[in-house]
Amino acid sequence: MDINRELAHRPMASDKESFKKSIREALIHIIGKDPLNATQRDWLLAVSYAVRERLIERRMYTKRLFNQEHVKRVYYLSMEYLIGRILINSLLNMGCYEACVEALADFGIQLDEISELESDAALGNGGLGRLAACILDSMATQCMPGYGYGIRYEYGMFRQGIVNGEQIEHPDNWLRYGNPWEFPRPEKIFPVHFYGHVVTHREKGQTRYYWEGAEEVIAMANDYPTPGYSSKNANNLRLWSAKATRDFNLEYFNEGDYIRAVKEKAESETISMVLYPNDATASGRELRLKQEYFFVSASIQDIIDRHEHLGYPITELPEKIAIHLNDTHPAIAVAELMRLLLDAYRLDWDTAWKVTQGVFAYTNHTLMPEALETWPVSLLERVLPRHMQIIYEINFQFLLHVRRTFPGDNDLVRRLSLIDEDGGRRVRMAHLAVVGSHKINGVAALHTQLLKETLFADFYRLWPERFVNITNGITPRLWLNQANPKLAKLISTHIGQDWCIDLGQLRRLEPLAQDREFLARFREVKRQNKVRLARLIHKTTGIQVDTNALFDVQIKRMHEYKRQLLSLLHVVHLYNRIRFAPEEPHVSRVAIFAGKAAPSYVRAKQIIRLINDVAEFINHDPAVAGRLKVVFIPNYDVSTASVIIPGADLSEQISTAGTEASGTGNMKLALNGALTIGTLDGANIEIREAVGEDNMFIFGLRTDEVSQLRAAGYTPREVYEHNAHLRLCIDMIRDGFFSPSEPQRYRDLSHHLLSVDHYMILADFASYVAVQEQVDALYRDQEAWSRKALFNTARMGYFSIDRTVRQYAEHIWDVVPECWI
Ligand code: 26V
Repeated sequence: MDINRELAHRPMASDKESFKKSIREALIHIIGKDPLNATQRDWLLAVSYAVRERLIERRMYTKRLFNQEHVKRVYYLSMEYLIGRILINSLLNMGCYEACVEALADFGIQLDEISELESDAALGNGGLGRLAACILDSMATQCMPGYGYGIRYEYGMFRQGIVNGEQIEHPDNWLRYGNPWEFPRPEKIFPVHFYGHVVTHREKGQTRYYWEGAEEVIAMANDYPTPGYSSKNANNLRLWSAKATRDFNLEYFNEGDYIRAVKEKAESETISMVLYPNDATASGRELRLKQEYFFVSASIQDIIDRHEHLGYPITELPEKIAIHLNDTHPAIAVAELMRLLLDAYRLDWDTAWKVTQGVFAYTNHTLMPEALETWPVSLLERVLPRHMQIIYEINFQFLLHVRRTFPGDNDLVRRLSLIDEDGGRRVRMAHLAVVGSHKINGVAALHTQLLKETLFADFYRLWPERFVNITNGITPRLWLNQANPKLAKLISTHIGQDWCIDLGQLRRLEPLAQDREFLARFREVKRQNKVRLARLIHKTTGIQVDTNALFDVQIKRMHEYKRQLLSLLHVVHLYNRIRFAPEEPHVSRVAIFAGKAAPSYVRAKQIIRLINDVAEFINHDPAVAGRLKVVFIPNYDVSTASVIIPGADLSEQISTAGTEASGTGNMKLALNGALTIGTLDGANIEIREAVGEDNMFIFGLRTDEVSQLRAAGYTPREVYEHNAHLRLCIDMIRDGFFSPSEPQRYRDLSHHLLSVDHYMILADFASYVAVQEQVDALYRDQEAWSRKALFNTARMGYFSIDRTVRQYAEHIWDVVPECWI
């Protein structure tokens, strides 16, 4: 047999007949079902297996190519990947969607029906996790040698139920029906250690460190091939699951304590059991630290293994690989790589440090102080004793450098130290990430500027060349082509399909803004998407909404800084206007909210309840006569986002200036032709530059005004006293107008608003209401509205994740594309 011929590339056919054959075989031979009585879920699994076969082939050839060409690889380390459903995305990316639809139709099965049965892969909280998923899509699409590393959580983001207006959390048992998308690799395992102590020996005049008496957990790889759109490449996302070691506590077996041995085995497997659902509050829990180290240690071992298998010297790591830290969650990687280089490879400190710094880069995703990770020194000493020693040494060397550069400035040394000495000693993970990286980036222009001026001002003084901005982006494959097929089709009939990989092409739609017939078609697409959204609203909440009304959408995690309360106050204000002047021609609105609150975030949960109480009241008030509706769509996730976003008229991006690092929902909504009402925060600023200020509604304090007001002493009660409309809205909430069965329910919340209002909701209320009036005025002129909406879609090219990833590749990773066809 000619082995080379046998191995030559002959991809599986992806026409209708070959799909039929694969689906039938999978159904009978893998799932074990007779086509005559297979369930919808059986068919979903069967078709997923048919797709998976084609995916893994692409992966195999891509891998061969990268090995042959000795490419430089980039490894993206992220605790979170918010991928959503995989089937349709894979079919579209591989270009075999139609063939598959037709193949299934011959079995009497509808693809769009069974695809709804797939669970979302919800291995993330929000923006950071979704960005990671968009980056994977883009790296594969652009043939970048990029690998994702993360954790295979047994339970992903909790499912949100709403009972009597309140959020309740259900476990997300996403693996219950099996997972056709993963390839478990029981042979790809690495030991990971915790606890124990460090023993030092003098050997040949040098001090050697041995980490002894540690507990061991095994990390096992699970691979998710990720196909590119229109490219033939498929990259790999490797997610680790925790397994007990085979010889785990053999003594217990020997002592006859079988139950204890099994219990401990189960306990060591809890490491990958559940995703922490706190977005933007550091939890400080030991299990969370163990999760972070668990996946970092396995990934770094795997990366080094691959490097060595390819025959490269360890000191050449920076030439061959880049490792990206998605926020500080994997920052312990800096100490882990140092540990391996020093203790296993026996490099001297300076060489090891040079290699480490040459490899790592770090993205910061938030300025919120409560989200910044710090770990008590005592905890790190106990869980990772050798790493704590290394962190001390890194700090020592670093502070030497600081003292040399700025002699005598002891306060600077205190501020820059990796150890926060105030109130219990803690390791500042952001400092570890900055010191260990050659590049640090923020995720929008304003955010990067604020990083340089505030959080990392001292570091910026030391190393200005390390700081770069890379504004976030979104994948047009999911967020336009897949989520909004009607708009995608309309666009493609005018400018072809290249916009999917070159989003700047959308600019060619601009002349059509003068074409009234086109605008009418554009409007009709929006109307149909609103019908689809109205069906989702009815299905999930039982509420009927009028699709002629303005769909006003705020979808994101529930957080005070994002100010869902500000939109809600406006809703109450609109309600009052209708009540007091029912005869006036009010513009009909549906205020649509969706988002999860961290289970322990009491105030965010209160806000959900208040939204639902207000909804219940207003939706049933005959005086409103359907002109105002409020809905809270439960369980916001990638799949619901894909229905909500195309149906939105107005996009609420109203965080207090200086708090939202970038936002990416703002980009998804604008791309789908929603007009933004927003503050000058995060990427809103760049969106305004791109789409033009006439095509957006900007209001509120700017960052400098926010800090000035804060410094001068902000008194929300004064604002309240001077604005009768605002006063009425808050009084109604405070006095139980919307919660008559429990009038005290929102007393604390209202009091907090009147006395603290850290996010300055009251300060921005008047300006928000004024701009909302302009929104109403514009909506009355449907043609003028849709012209501005079209300008939004046409000018969002810059916010393609492909541009983002190219900037990372050029300015940070130094990697280039390598396509096998
Ligand atoms: C933080 C933490 C803190 C420790 C406990 C667990 C946990 C989990 C997630 C996070 C993430 C907060 C950071 C985040 O998601 N930032 C968002 O990143 C988006 C992508 O860059 C950006 O668009 C959003 O503005 C930003 O809030």
